[in-house]
Amino acid sequence: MLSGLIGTAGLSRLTNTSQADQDVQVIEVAAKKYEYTPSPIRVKRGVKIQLRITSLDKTHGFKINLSPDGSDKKNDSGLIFSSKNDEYFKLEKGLPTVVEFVARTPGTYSFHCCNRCGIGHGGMKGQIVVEP
Ligand SMILES: [Cu+2]
Repeated sequence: MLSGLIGTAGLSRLTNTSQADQDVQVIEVAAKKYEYTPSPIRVKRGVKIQLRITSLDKTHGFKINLSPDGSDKKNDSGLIFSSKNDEYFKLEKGLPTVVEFVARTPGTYSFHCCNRCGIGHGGMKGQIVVEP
């Protein structure tokens, strides 16, 4: 079902990525009013993760906490992004957005929509669970 979300551009980029780096785990994520699917997203610690998030209905956003829920070390990022300032993303409808990081510290990382999208916007949330 999710494969239907990928346009032609997405397919070519997916091919390039798998040739360049076999160790990337690609996870397709769908966003729509007012949920992300799947959620929670379970990954293993130390694996490079590439989320490919596609909005199905309108512009949404993706903003993830860099430290796990309940952590008192707010300055110690448990998610290491491939480029700077990558914790905020705008998700245009139908256009896959790539979010790439290495999960360094086990725990539950909450994310939410950061682009006001309607009455249920405040409840549009999800979680990434990094397992040890
Ligand atoms: Cu939204």
